[in-house]
Amino acid sequence: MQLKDVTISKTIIDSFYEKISAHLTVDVALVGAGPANMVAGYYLGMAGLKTSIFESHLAPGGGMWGGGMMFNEISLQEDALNIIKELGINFKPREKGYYTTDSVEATSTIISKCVKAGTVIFNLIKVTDVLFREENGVPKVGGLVISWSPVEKLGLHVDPLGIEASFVVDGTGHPAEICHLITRKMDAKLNTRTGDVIGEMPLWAEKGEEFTVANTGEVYPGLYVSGMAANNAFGGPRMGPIFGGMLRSGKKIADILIEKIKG
Ligand code: 48F
Repeated sequence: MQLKDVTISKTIIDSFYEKISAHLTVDVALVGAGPANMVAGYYLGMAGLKTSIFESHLAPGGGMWGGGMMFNEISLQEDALNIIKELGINFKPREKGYYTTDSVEATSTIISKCVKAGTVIFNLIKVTDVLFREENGVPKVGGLVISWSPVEKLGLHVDPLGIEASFVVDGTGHPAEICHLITRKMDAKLNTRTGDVIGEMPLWAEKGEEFTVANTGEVYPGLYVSGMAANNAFGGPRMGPIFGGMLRSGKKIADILIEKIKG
């Protein structure tokens, strides 16, 4: 067969158009492809919900690739092993109650499982704003405003596009970007102690891990937090390169939203 360059271009354009236009309205839009949101994407996809993830970087994976201080191994505790086993990630027992996985294997497997479950990851797209809606007079987040990351980086004056979602999850990690954005632009009061993003505390793995899971949930009508964004929003400690809490947070947010959508 003779390859035609223009046909190659057409296959890509048509295929991408099909994918994005099928995801202009979704059940769940996850912001950030870190471990928490990708585990959420896996379970939401497995439950048959239409789910998309928008990731501003070229590679999904967030802070999982680099292990701890670029030693590409991550540490895990017992209570996340069921998720690791379900995803088919190899792990090794280390000290009593501690396990490690190769961070490249863990990250690439989570990405693959998430996408194969039916959740579409749109990389190189930055979420720059939310859709503001009212339901029975109550303000809520009703979707996302998206732009190409390079457009944002270069500061080009190009209008973004909007996508509709029944639920939005801020999984942007340490910055909790979407929570900050809505408090700034909508004068929103979050479900936190102060009504604002409280800010993350210094490292304390034991407390941070449990705090992440406990505070994974709704932070404003239509907006949920997962992973490290939950610690920032609700004011919990960071936890460094142990990832059980991130994985459990992703599963918890999926369980909450599956229950809400499917009943
Ligand atoms: O930071 P990140 O990995 O989030 P996470 O799932 O996991 C945190 C851990 O990696 C680690 C930790 C565990 O001990 O503390 O830090 O909570 O991934 C967040 C992703 O969100 C993307 C960002 O590029 C990263 O891949 N992101 C951030 N802001 C935006 C965004 C945005 N506005 N639009 C799209 N993607």
